[in-house]
Amino acid sequence: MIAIYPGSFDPITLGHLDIVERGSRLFDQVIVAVLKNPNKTPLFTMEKRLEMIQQAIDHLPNASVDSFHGLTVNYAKIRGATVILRGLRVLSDFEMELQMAHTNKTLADSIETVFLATSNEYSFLSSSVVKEVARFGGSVDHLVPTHVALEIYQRCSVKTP
Ligand code: COD
Repeated sequence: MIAIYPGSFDPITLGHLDIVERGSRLFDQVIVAVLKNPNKTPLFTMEKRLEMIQQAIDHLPNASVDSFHGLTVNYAKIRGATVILRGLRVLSDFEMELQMAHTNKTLADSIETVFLATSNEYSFLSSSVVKEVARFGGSVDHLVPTHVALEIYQRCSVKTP
């Protein structure tokens, strides 16, 4: 069974990586799918996000990364995926995630959304939190993979703490 794990991943965090690792134990293949969203100005270019994700998932033989545009369900169909994998952190995630899952179900009945509960230690963690901490000069070493932390320090022009 093939699962896609769609998102912005700007940048990938240890919380995201935890979902990919656990998903890769449940599904034959997990494709991390990065949305090309013309309405958002990301911190990292698509190329850089793909590169950082690839390096983070290098140890997982059945995980890969790709970009897509348009509807997630259409991309899932193109890749032969029958599952959309998502992570749930806190109650506030639930409303939006449920709405997204229901919308996707109306668009493609054959594709199921599967939620994995966040691991306890990452329940507070998001890409936005990482960017905020880095912008104010804090350490993000415990929040993202090492190579991602170095990119963030460079991008945010902050010295490695
Ligand atoms: N622990 C566990 N899970 C986490 C953590 C963590 N610490 N951090 C993030 N996650 C989960 C998120 O809950 C989410 O499930 C996933 O990881 C990705 O997170 P983000 O923030 O990188 O990505 P999103 O939520 O911005 O991605 C939104 C999509 C791109 C998937 C969505 O906008 C989309 O599908 N767009 C395409 C258009 C479409 O198909 N629309 C119809 C559906 S409404």
